[in-house]
Amino acid sequence: MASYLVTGGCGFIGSHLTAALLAAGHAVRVLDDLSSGHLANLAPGAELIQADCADRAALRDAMAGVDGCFHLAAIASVERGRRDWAGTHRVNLSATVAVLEAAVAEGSARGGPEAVPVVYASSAAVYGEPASLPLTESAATKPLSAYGADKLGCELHARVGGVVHGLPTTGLRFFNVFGPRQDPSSPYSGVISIFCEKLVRGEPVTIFGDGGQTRDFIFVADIVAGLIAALRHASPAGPVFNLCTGRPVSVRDLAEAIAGLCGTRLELRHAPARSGEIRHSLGDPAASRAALGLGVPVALEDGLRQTIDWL
Ligand code: UD2
Repeated sequence: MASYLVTGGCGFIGSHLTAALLAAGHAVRVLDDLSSGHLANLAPGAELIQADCADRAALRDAMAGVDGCFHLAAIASVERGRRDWAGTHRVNLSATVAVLEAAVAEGSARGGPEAVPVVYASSAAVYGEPASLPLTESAATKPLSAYGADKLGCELHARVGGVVHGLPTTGLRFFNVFGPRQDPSSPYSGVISIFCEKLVRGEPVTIFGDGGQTRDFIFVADIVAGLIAALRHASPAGPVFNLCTGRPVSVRDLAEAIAGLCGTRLELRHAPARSGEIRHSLGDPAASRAALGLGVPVALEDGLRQTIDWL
């Protein structure tokens, strides 16, 4: 049995990770300020420290005695980054630096050279407009949003942590994650959570643009498997991997698939394409599968069914 810190453990992905770690017999401490996460998401048996993830005193307490840290706390919204550039930067990058620093400090406090290994969430947003698809980890990183720039900053600081302090880390570039507990309530929520909620109620869904844009949708259970496997892979070299499926799905096909599973007749509304959004996003999962030993991802239909059943 080991003991882990999960920042953002009351959020969508963090709550699934916390539940999986507890189910495997580990102890889990969650650091979450409940700004977007919910107390109801906290897995029974987890300890909660309710604090801002950039709060260095809270981080020191949270890191005490743990064998590893999963850093998921973030403002995962490109749109929020547009409206509150400096505010999201504090949470998405400064807090990550504080987490990395706390992991190093905890190692020193134990008197050993070993810092606490950190696995952190990066994003496909670090790539920006892809020059070619599928995106491998060696593709150019040219973020088009403050969110993507901050996630790239996390990767840079993690590597600096390795070089300067010997801090072991792994960064994971999440593609479009979906599943139960993803909040469907804002227009900037993930498209799957929005479509599922509307179609379960038999309401029309809105497609931005022609619906031919494609995304690489990965089910949250596959993200959890990747996070857990990545801890064993953490090293001062600061490896970074895509967490994706390599399956492109168009927004139009997605709407049809969800309507089919809901047994609803699909009623589409059309709105102009979102300005500045990329048309196609597709990751290459080969490197993460080989290095982290990940299996075949959950089939889209299975993931969609579980998401619908949760509503
Ligand atoms: C994803 C991430 C975002 C950032 C970005 C980087 C999510 C929720 N968002 O944004 O955080 O990492 O990737 O590239 O994972 N759409 C509709 N109708 C709707 C809602 C969405 O047609 O009601 C379209 C939307 O225009 C887009 C696609 O669905 O083409 C996916 O939208 P999204 O907001 O789920 O994710 P994305 O890729 O824009």
